[in-house]
Amino acid sequence: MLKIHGIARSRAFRCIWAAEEAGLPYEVIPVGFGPGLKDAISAVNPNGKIPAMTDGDLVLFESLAINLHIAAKAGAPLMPAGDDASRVLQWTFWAATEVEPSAGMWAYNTYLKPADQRDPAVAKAGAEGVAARLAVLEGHLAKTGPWLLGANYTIADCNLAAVLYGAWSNGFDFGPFPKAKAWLDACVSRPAALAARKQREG
Ligand SMILES: N[C@@H](CCC(=O)N[C@@H](CS)C(=O)NCC(=O)O)C(=O)O
Repeated sequence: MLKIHGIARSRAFRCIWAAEEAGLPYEVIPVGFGPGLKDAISAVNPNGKIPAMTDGDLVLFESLAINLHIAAKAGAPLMPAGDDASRVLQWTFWAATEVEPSAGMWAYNTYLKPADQRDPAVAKAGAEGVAARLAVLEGHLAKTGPWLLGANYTIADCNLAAVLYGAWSNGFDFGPFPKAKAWLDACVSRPAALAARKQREG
């Protein structure tokens, strides 16, 4: 059985969401924040971070790689074949390398760090970075839809939406990007997303 090591209030949320989308049985092995985190997780993640995943003999770290594994187990339509598999990788790497750094700058300096440690200039640069990527997403969704690859929801939607979830739930201004906002609203309202969000949001 899939074992997701972490807690829903961390990036393990992404993997819980993917497991719900896949309809696969899974267990959350709770490893939370605090001084004991590195000791508790290092056997399955040498980076000392959550999440990690074990599936039989397979041990994985990196939340979005874990999600690709989960989707591959489920098969199509969550993980399509052929050129669409490459499109899934494109959007997943784009989420990790283009969106997440800016989203993190905005998040840490808007709501994650204590107020006296936030830098408004970094928050602004992060917001501008997210907005630049949302403009790309907006243009893409104007040509295709309702999902990133067209007719079918795939793990690409789950991965990108999960990276944008912190912005979505903490008041980022999606106003200039109505198609991206509608797509994100649809992603986070799916039954699988609601089941994962229940674990995170209580
Ligand atoms: N790129 C990694 C990032 C993992 C990560 O930064 N996890 C955070 C929690 S969301 C963590 O463990 N932070 C504790 C620390 O860095 O000590 C992934 O996506 O899995």
